[in-house]
Amino acid sequence: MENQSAQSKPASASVPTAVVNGATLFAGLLDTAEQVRIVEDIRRVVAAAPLFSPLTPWGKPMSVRMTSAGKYGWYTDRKGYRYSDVHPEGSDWPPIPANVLDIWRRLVGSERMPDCCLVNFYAEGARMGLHQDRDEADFRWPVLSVSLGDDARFRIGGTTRGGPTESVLLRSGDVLLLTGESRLAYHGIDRIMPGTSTLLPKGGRINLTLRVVD
Ligand code: MD3
Ligand code: FE
Repeated sequence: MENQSAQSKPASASVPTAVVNGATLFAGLLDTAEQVRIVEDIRRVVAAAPLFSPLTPWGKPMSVRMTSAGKYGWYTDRKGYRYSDVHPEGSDWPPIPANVLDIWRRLVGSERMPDCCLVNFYAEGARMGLHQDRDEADFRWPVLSVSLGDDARFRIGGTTRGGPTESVLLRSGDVLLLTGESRLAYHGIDRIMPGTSTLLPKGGRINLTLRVVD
């Protein structure tokens, strides 16, 4: 790698609790107060850039609703998957909240900050099929994911479709870091477990995914 700091952890980094198919899980990294602060930040992001139901290139609406913060937002419609520098309604994406950038700084470092914070909202019954994240320019930078709200059954395989997969529960306050081989692993959300968290008064799950895009 051109820049080793994308993989090395700063001295203040937390101790991982598990490694799942090469992905590092920091279970319970965020305490309740920090989760509440981030949910408040995300409410402001959603007020500026409303959640929408993206259409797959095949014209089917995704069950997950989403929006983004940062320089780019991730987007899909009939023209395909891509990053866009504006919300579908034409406005700029709001900035990535400082509390969210702090998690990246703590686990990845500050050499390169993420360009996109994708906000996924899962109501009961929403899911995300197995896929790879490969719309970014440089896969040497990790992806960082933050889970908030109801528990989710997360599935992760290898870098080829159809291989064996492992399933792990992602709970509110968990942070998953995808580095190395796991950066291109197939992954998805099988289902969320309603009523397993009180963080979001109306239930559901929020996932934040931080990515370097350019
Ligand atoms: C493994 N999100 O937005 S988070 C996505 O919970 C996405 O909303 C899921 O997959 C969610 O693309 C899973 C965990 C995650 C995120 C990014 C990854 C796992 C990943 C990128 C590469 C490999
Ligand atoms: Fe993904």
